[in-house]
Amino acid sequence: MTTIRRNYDKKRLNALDTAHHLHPFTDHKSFHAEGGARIITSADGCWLTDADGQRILDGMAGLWCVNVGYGREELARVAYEQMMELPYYNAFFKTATPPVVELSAKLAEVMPGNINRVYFGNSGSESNDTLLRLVRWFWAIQGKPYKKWIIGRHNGYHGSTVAGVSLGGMKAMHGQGDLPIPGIAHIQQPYWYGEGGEMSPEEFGLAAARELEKKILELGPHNVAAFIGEPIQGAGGVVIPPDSYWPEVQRICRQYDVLMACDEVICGFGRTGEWFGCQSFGVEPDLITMAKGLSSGYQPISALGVADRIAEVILDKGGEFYHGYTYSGHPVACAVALKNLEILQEEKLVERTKTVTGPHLATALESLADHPIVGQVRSRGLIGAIELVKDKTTRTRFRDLGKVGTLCRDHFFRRNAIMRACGDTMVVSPPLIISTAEIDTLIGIARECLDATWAEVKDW
Ligand code: PXG
Repeated sequence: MTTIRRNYDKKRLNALDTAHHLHPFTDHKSFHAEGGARIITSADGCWLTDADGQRILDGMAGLWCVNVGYGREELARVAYEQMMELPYYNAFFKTATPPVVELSAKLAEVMPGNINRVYFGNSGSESNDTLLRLVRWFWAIQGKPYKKWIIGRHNGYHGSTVAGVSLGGMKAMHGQGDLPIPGIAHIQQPYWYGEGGEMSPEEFGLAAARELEKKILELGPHNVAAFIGEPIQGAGGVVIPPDSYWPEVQRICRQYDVLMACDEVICGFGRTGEWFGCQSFGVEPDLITMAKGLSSGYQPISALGVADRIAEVILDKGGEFYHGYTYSGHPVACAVALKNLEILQEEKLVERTKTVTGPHLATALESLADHPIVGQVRSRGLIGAIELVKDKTTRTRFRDLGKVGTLCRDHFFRRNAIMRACGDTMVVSPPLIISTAEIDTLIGIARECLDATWAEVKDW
């Protein structure tokens, strides 16, 4: 493997970064006061290197996306070759390029059986925008323009564009920019640990799903276009629904003729131990959005998978859908994504997640369950969470939700490892190539971080 390592002047980069770069999801005032960004300069496997030469174990696969790990020469080579042959051409106006065709066919092979067609975009947010427009248009071309409500969940995450924020249920995001847009409603999330009370997980799963039925009846079934949910909520704190939840959601959607959409941006491409998260819960959505693991983050690319039932209506009645991005089906991104899917298949990374590394992570996380500030650990495949609480018997939270999570996250940083804090829930989502020894290293560091956090917050 050829790894390019340059010497960087960290001071200079930090000064320029502070002067000119507005970071995503960042409070710049406190961030600048703390000395600015950690500059990541290279990476290999599950390990990052920063400008100080520190090696950091990446328990988050970047931002839940580098499924095949860093430093894949074959992906770089494919990008180079495609750029030399044809760096760009669009898929508008009756044209295509070989990579977009090949990737569409490969996706049809790996997507759930009833989904065989894709629209491409450049980010998960964009594909959720496509989804919103498509489902409303789908009903409109069948003479039902009023069937346009879309139901999401509180604390769901579907991106940062206007449609993404609106479909999502992040209160703080809604507060900025007058969102959600009209015609979007939200129901309870299937978060048993936080909201299940005295119910068993299975009872709570059914109850949370039936909130969908209530909302559909409240809005009028003839007015409701679709339901959208992440099979497992990622940014919301790795909320793994009870197994009773998704089948009941599917039953309700079918009963009221509401399309069921799964946002597979995090769960897709092996994360849960199946190709798609919906398969982990035994349901067949009408629409899936994909990004992140589609290219393992090596290129920005996303897709919306459309079930035959929808495609047939579009092909028959649709006419032109006035929608598309300059880079929809970008040949370089498609070539890289295609190679990435081949790697997932050839190295059997999905199966390995299900049978080897996923169970290993579950056992390792379980070893932390006895810790005084750990309320619950949970995982599915290679996505997991550790809930930090003040009192584990009563599930009482610490004051100022998020403060303890941030403290714990900073302890990971100091120990050269990355786990993300969602509120006071520590989440983990490593590259799928992680070894069992690396999982043990990460969880060993987690125990040290929990101890260090506990020492700081004992009196809170
Ligand atoms: N859906 C889901 C389920 C996601 O997790 C998006 C859509 C939007 O994708 P793009 O490519 O537009 O970012 C996401 C993105 C976090 C974090 O802090 C998570 C995401 C993005 C940024 C931060 O956990 N997920």
